[in-house]
Amino acid sequence: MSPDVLPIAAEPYEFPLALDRCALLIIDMQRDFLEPGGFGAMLGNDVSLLRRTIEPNRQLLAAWRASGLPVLHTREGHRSDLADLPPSKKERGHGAVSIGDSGPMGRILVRGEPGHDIIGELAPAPGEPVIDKPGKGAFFATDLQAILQSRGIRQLVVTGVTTEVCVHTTVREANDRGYECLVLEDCAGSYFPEFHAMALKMITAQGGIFGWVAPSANVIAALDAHRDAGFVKTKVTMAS
Ligand code: C5J
Repeated sequence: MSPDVLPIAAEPYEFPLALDRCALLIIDMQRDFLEPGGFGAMLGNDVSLLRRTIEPNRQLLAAWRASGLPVLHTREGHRSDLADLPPSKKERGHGAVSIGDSGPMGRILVRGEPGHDIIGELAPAPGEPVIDKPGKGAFFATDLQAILQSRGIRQLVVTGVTTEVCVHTTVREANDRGYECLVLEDCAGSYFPEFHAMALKMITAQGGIFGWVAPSANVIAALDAHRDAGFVKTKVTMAS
């Protein structure tokens, strides 16, 4: 294995992390999903199940940035006129509140509102692209693929929320576009622990039908050791 390909212990087998063509993709770590008073909580979900992913993501992000590797963030949300919100998505669930309604953190899942923002602990750094997506998958109706292609990125280390919805949809989209995806189990979360566990199993089943799964400690340890051996990638700044 080349010195700039790090073997990461993973399921269903070792993931060859290629430092010249990998990126970290953090999905929807937004206040509306993670904070008390946000959309997720208003729907009756226990946000602590998602909040336990914050610290692992923070540590991963620190190691990833220290190695000079590219980071991209996504946010699920809609235009303030809701023109990109399909009526089916607005109406589904018949809940007391829905996307576009006013809540304690502004209009729910609307771009520019406080609840739509990424949580402070994982705030994007200057130069890290933020992909605003109207759907569950990060490739649908966004410029994500153009950004990845222009940077020569072929591998995605994927984290965020929720495991079985936006993380899974994005991994499936990426898989069909030829990207290799490694999902970090402790950095992804769901309001439904059983869905989280099963979604991860679906990724690694059948010899890794959608990709690989590993704990973040395996990636952090590999990056730390590589930096200790003198590696830091010359930072490529990506316009957001
Ligand atoms: C959901 C997401 N669960 N980011 N969005 O509606 O997974």
